[in-house]
Amino acid sequence: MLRDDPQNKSQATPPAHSGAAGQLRALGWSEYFADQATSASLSQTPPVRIIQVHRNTLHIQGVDLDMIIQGLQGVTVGDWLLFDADAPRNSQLLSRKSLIKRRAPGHDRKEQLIAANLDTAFIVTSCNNDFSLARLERYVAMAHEAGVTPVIVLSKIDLATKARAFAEQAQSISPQISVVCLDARSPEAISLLSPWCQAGQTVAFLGSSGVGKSTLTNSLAGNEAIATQDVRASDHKGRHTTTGRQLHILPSRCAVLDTPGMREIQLTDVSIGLEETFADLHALQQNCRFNDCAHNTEPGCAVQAAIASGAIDVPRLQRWLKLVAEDAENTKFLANRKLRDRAKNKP
Ligand SMILES: Nc1nc2c(ncn2[C@@H]2O[C@H](COP(=O)(O)OP(=O)(O)O)[C@@H](O)[C@H]2O)c(=O)[nH]1
Ligand SMILES: [Mg+2]
Ligand SMILES: [Zn+2]
Repeated sequence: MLRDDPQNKSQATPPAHSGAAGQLRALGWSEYFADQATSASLSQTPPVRIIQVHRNTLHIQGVDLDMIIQGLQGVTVGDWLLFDADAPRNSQLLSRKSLIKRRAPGHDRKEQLIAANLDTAFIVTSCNNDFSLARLERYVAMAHEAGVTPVIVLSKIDLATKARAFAEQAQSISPQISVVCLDARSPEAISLLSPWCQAGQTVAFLGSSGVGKSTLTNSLAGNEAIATQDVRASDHKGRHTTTGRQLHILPSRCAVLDTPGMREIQLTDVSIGLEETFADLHALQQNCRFNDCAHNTEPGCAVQAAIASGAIDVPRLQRWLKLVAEDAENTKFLANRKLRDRAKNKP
């Protein structure tokens, strides 16, 4: 009699893949966000996710809701809002699970929000001239700092003769990071990435232009039409001209963010990310006699000692020191700028 038993939850609640719960889950909704709202506020101001940020508008999606609204300050793609339909400006931004940001290129050096609430960042590079260990380390530090799992994806293995050498180099960044080698156009690519692309997850492809990010997004989506279908519904014109970052909801109910290539990623506020990415070097420097040791000619420098004994890879050490210096400089610059802005805004 299980069938008619109203107490039986699995019968009483709709399956998780249909209805409101299923729609929200496909968009990436989880307890982390639900815990920030009361059920009353959820019914008055339903949760919506920012799918795409345009110059002056936002594309949002929620349960049976797909629309373009006026832009809001300080939000980015992937953010969750408690949407106030009567006064969209009053919509509440939910606290983020993760946030990827960089210092914008150019002289104004503003902090630029890249994406919020990602679970996994696929850092894509191809097995050719695009491959740069220093750039991969940058992305990995950025992901660690953001609280996002980095996965290194090496594309175009079909064109490479030394794919394995590239993979070994990438793996040298950390044994804890997964390194996946693939041909982005092959059907296999989907199954190789599937461990990170389960229902309810949000993943993003980061990396230079031309490495296969859009190809992978389309592979995951099954076909190109599905990847762009959500845009077409509400923004017919923009269908083939997506230049910004856009979240695609896949049939497998995973949210995927394809990003345009970022030519430059300047680090800011990533001291923790750097510590995680270069954990061994960070631990080593704790043994220097002076805690502000520059690891040059100071007596009792554990780093110099490790170089002398051949225990560390010098080019890697140099890349680390460079990133630490860059992060410190940018972080200081932005902190000063925030202070100046605050002083200016004082009555
Ligand atoms: N042979 C080969 N070509 C690829 C691979 N990944 C991407 N491409 C090609 O490289 C070009 C750029 O790919 P695209 O996905 O647009 O790169 P994106 O700029 O990172 O989005 C396209 O012509 C793809 O077909 C791969 O793994 N193998
Ligand atoms: Mg692309
Ligand atoms: Zn030292």
